[in-house]
Amino acid sequence: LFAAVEMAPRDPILGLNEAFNAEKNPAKVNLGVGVYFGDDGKIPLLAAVKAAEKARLEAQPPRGYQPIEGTPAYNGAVQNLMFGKDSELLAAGRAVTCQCLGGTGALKVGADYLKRLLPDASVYISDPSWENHRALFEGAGFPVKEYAYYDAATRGVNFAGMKAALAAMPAKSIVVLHACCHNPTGADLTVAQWKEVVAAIKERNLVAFIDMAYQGFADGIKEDAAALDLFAASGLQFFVSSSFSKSFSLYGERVGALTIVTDSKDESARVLSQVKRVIRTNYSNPPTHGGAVVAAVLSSPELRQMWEDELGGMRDRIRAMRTSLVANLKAEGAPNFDFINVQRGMFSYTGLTAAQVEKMRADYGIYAVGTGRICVAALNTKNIGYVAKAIAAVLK
Ligand code: PLP
Ligand code: TYF
Repeated sequence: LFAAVEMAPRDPILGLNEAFNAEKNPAKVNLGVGVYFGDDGKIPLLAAVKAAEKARLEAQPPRGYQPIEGTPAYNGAVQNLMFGKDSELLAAGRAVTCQCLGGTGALKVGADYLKRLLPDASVYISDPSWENHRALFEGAGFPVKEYAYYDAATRGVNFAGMKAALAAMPAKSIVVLHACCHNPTGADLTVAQWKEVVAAIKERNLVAFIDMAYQGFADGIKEDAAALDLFAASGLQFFVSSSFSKSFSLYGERVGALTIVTDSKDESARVLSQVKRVIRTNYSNPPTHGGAVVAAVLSSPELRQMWEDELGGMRDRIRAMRTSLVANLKAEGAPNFDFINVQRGMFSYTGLTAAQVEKMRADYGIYAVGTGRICVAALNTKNIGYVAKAIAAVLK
């Protein structure tokens, strides 16, 4: 049965973790995987999460099956977070939300449902995009193509290229967009550019699938939902995958959600019934703990404030690391890296080549993605000087 099975390639990012764990260099630094670490180098357990978990442990709730789509408490809280609690779209019953297994699970459920809905469509992802986007939509049976996005010359967005690509897509194509904190480049669209994207999607009759994995990491909860606000106001139907892995530092609990915006309450009911079918034949219903914790934090004014403050703290620390990295690189005599201060979220596309990334690993035990992506959220006051020295050295 297994004699002819070939070894599959490792996930380009998660595979780096395995190599990093085996690394012998005591000064090693992992800038590969996209995880937020505190200044102490550890993944934080947020105080708001701790408080919600304590209350939950004390209440000792039974562990029955959840509804297939998760609880109304969780799904409603997720909708409010995305669209604001006074949203007209929500009041009209135009949004259907299901708790899913992280952002990845939400993308997968959405992709499987879309395959039933639009079996002949193509999916377009940004060039470049999070590696798993392609694999996931191909796995769901779609041909996956790329639209122009990153401009290596400016280290920003090639917006003319992106618009030209949108204008050339066949009607009903599925376009995967990063709501904020683009992974891997850190280059985001401006609000004015989002307006043009929404208009192009409307005009071309495309289907937007907005991936929101970093809400709160660029400018704030509300600010980072600016693209969603524009889509909501457009009257379009669209998909959103949300992830709370980063914003609640709950990676392993697998907390996310798929939201589908329809034309009416009646459509929503029918769409939900179909999405439930996808979920039921996949994992039946979502796990209880992570979703209950997120729902508890979002629905308690006190815990919500605590969480927003902690999220703001993570955002500020990442910004401080960006500024400090630029300053350290300048002090080391490296070429201009000011663009790191313009890029947003956890990642920076540094422009380092695969050979330079490999040299950092071999000579310094510093791990980055071969594309030159570093996770700025893994820098801290202790390792930043060492990292800047290494980058400057491999550039010489
Ligand atoms: N989408 C993007 C753009 C991501 O960077 C990530 C990273 O983890 C995900 C989705 C997946 O999120 P999760 O870990 O919650 O599955
Ligand atoms: O891009 C990253 O590093 C994060 C974490 O299959 C991640 O999004 C990476 C690969 C993967 C799942 C999560």
